[in-house]
Amino acid sequence: MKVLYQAACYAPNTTAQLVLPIAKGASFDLALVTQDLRPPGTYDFMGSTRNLMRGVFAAYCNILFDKTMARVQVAEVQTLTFHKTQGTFRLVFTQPNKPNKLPKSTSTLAYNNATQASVVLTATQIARALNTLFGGNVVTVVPWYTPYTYFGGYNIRFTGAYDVDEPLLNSSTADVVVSELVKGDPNFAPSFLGSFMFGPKYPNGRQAVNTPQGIGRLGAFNDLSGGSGVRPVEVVRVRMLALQAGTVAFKPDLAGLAYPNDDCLVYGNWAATPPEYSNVDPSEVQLTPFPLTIQ
Ligand SMILES: [Ca+2]
Repeated sequence: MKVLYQAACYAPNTTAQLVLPIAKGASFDLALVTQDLRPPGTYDFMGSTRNLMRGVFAAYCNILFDKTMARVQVAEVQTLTFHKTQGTFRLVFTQPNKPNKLPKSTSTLAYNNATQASVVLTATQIARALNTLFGGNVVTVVPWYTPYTYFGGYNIRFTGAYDVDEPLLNSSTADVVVSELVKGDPNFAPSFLGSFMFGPKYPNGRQAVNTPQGIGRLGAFNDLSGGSGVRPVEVVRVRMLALQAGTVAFKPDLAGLAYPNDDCLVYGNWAATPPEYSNVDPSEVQLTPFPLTIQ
């Protein structure tokens, strides 16, 4: 076997193995973890010895499970885009479920999208202001970039409550535009892909299809920055809800994938003896399920 595809269930937002059984109605994270199982080694490059590059470049599989036992949960994502590089703004939140329905506003926020460091600082300040406004650890804020790595904006993810269609935040200035990227509604079909959290090493070709048998053609490919070696790497995770008592297995599966789009690829080295190739045959992918018990 050359590559491992493993379904893993974790306590939410952690890589800690779940303590089983979990309770009906509890949330957990389901992840696809992959690992390059080839042995490390060296090759000769014009008289010098070099280490073989290792790591999974592209990983795609179905994860099959009984959908009466668990379902995907979705966090609302709203995105901020900007007409200027620097300035100030406030974000205003209306509370449809509160009797007084008074809008609540953040303090005035300074933004600076000019440099990597100022973008990180701005994201931190937006998150702090919103969490202060809401009174808790309710949102995460991360910058997003175009495929050419130009700054695009900030994604505000409402991780304090899943499956809630949040009202759109209002901006105090036309220079800062708020739009809904992922509706926090699990019955809204376009939200399915948006509920998946892909790892930073896998920014390309992100894919997840809602199928009657589970999650179809789930995966992504690497950022071309090189392999992660032979350690396990998380490709993607999604928040799940346990629906009823019993046992449910999450099974990685390769049936019905669309090749070459859904190929399993590793970092292959043509200079090795014998030459290594990127493409991994499905028969060389080890599929490890996760059995979950719910009470
Ligand atoms: Ca919404």
